[in-house]
Formats: sequence, C-alpha cells, structure tokens
Amino acid sequence: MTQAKKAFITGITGQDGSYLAELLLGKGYEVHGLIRRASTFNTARIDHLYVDSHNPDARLFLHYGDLSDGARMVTLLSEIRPDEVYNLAAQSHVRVSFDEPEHTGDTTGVGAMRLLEAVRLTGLHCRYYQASSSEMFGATPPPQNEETPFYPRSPYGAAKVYAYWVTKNYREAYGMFAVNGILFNHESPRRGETFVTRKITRAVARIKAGRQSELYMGNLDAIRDWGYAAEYAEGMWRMLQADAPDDFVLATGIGITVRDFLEASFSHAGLDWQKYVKFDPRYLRPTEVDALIGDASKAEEKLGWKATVAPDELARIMVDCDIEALEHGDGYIDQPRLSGWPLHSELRRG
Ligand code: NAP
Ligand code: G4F
Repeated sequence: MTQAKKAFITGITGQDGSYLAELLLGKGYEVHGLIRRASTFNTARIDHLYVDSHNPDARLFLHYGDLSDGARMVTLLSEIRPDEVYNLAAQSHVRVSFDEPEHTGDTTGVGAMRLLEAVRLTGLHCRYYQASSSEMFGATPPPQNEETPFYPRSPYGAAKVYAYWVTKNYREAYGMFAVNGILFNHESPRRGETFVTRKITRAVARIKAGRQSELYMGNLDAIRDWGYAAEYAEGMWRMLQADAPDDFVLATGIGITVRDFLEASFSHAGLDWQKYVKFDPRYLRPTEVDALIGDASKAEEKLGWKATVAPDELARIMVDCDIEALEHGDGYIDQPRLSGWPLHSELRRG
C-alpha cells in the first residue's frame, strides 16, 4: 500500500487554510496544521474536519506553534516530515498593518524565512508554497501579471515582497521546490468579518433581519479582482504538483469597485445600499492601492487553472450564506460551491 502524502499547513485556522485542508483531505493526504495557542478556541473554520486523534481514521492533526518561533518550526518539521508545506499564516489585514507594522513584518515577512530556513535545516526534500499577494503590486497599474514590478503601499505589502524574494532566493540558492502563488483578493462565506466583502455581506444579512441599520465604510472607489477562495485552494495545490517550481498569479481578471460590490450585495437582498452606507475616515488607509486586476493566463496555460466565479456572483453566494448563517446560529459552515472542481462531499456537514 502506498503511503498517504503528508502536508503541513500554517494558517490552517484561516479562510484559505480551511479550504485547503478540506481539499487535501479529500485527495487522501494526511494533513498537519499549525495553530496558535489562544485562551479561547479559534478553530471554528476547521471543526467540521476534525476527528479525535485517538480514532484510527484521524487524518487531520493540529500542532501548537507560531511563525515567530523558528526553533518550533524546526522541531515540528523534523517530527512531521511533510511532503508539502503551505505557508498561509500571516497578519493578513492591510489596514491593521499600518497600526502593527513591526508585528506584521515579523510574521508576514520574516516568518516565511523562518519556515524556509527550517525546511533547509531539517534537510527535507519537501515542496514549499508561499502565500504571496497582489498587494505587492500596490501602485503599479493593472493588469498585473508575474512580470509586473512591485510597488507595495503598506507594511503588509512590503512584508509580502520580502517573503516573495526570500522564497525565490531559497529556490535559487538551495535548489528548493519553492513557489510563490501571487493571489488576488479571494473571498468566501468564511472570509474574516473585517475584510470589506464579508463586512458588506454580513451587514446585508443583519440589515435584512432588522438587526443593524447603518454600515460605516471607507474608500468606495478602490477596484479589486475578487475571486472565490475555494477555487484558489485548488490553484495552490496545482502549483506544488507542477514539474518545476515557478511563480503564478491567480485571479479572475475582472475588476469592480467596492461601490459595485455594495450594489451587487444589497440589491441581491432587495435593499438599496445608499440608504444604509455611511462614511467613516477611520477605514481609510494612509496609502491606498487603487486598482488590482490580475492576468492569470500563465496559470491557465501551465496549470489548467481558471477562476469560474465572477465577483458579482461571489457577492450573491456570500449574501445567501450570511443570511443562512444568521438563521443557523453558531456552528454554521458553508458548503463550497465549486462548479468546475472535484467535490469532496464526504467532508461536508450532512
Ligand atoms: P486569514 O483568514 O487572515 O488567516 C491567517 C492565518 O494565519 C490564521 O490561521 C492565523 O491564525 C494565522 N496566523 C497569523 N499570525 C500567525 C503567526 N504569527 N503564527 C502562526 N499563524 C499565524 O488569511 P487568508 O485570507 O486565509 O489568507 C491566507 C494567506 O494568503 C495569508 O498569508 C494572506 O496574507 C495571503 N493572501 C490572502 C489573500 C486573500 O484575498 N484572502 C490574497 C493574497 C494573499 P489565527 O486564526 O490564530 O489568527
Ligand atoms: O477587504 P480589504 O481589507 O482587502 P485588501 O486591502 O485588498 O487586502 C486583502 O487582499 C490582499 C490581496 O490583494 C491580501 F493580500 C490581503 O491579505 C487581504 O486579504 O479592502 C479592500 C478595499 C480596500 O481598497 C479598502 O480601502 O476595500 C476598501 N474599503 C473601503 N471601506 C474597506 C472598507 N476595507 C475594509 N477592510 N473595511 C472598510 O470599511
């Protein structure tokens, strides 16, 4: 019998980590995830995947650790000996990175180097995925692809540029199979509540239910290329299955404004956004990224990956799920709605 492949995911409790864990378990992997110790549980996005480790069927294992602790990365990698490492952990909020620049640089930037160095020190021949970001392009106008110069506009963007280059450097210096997935904004019903799309769709559900009457927002003119996160997890995995390590953009190629996303979300619930949305300058950034629209033709050509959910359809999916979540209360987890990808129904809630 061939042994199951082992994957190690940092950031497994986040939006992308939960979809990636689902995908890999569905493909028969043994999945190991890094979680931070907290005084309350922070595993809501992966609870539906968890089987007690005493059960012989358990294939998801969680380990305490933090990207700020390089020694822990070494001990964990030596114990687990994964075939694939996905570095998704980061302080991932751009606005927050202006408030916590040092912490963001330490986890989002130097954290990647700690993990790469741990791979090197343990001598593992594993494949490494770095969660790079379209935020690295910053002020460089769209469309952006793998050749577009970086011009980060936030401490977060600058930290991701460092992580991108250190990943490339470990590939060139030590011959590691280390890749950068340069992902444009991708969202889902599991998106953190303070990112703009989820803030909007959650507000729509609450306004519809009479639980909220106003929504305070910042810059409505920013353009983003919002795709569906579950599809992007498939793209990450495909990058690590390629014959040679390379860097890839994943995006839908469609850019819409925050205002357009408001319109799509509120109108789907039969509401007029202009009646509820108010301006609050606290949500502006000292430097803004005006427009991100990706060109993912390299991923389509070399990986056979193409986004199938457009931003307006995504808004409708998220509004429907937020309305459903309000009705379900605690413990609700969305069902990935993938038209073109293999489904893993055995992992879903019945
Ligand atoms: P997310 O929901 O904010 O999840 C971030 C994850 O990182 C969480 O599991 C968090 O753990 C963990 N984490 C944060 N700091 C850590 C630390 N010091 N040590 C260990 N774990 C830590 O982010 P996401 O949307 O899933 O994004 C995944 C990755 O892709 C991130 O690196 C993000 O920057 C990058 N990215 C995201 C997008 C996007 O549009 N979603 C686009 C491009 C790139 P807790 O649960 O304990 O907080
Ligand atoms: O949803 P956002 O906070 O996402 P942002 O800044 O684009 O960053 C996300 O995507 C990056 C990829 O490009 C990731 F790397 C990063 O980790 C993160 O996932 O803001 C989107 C836009 C911005 O222009 C922001 O100024 O929405 C604008 N916005 C307007 N009002 C708001 C608000 N953003 C937030 N979070 N909250 C508001 O009230």
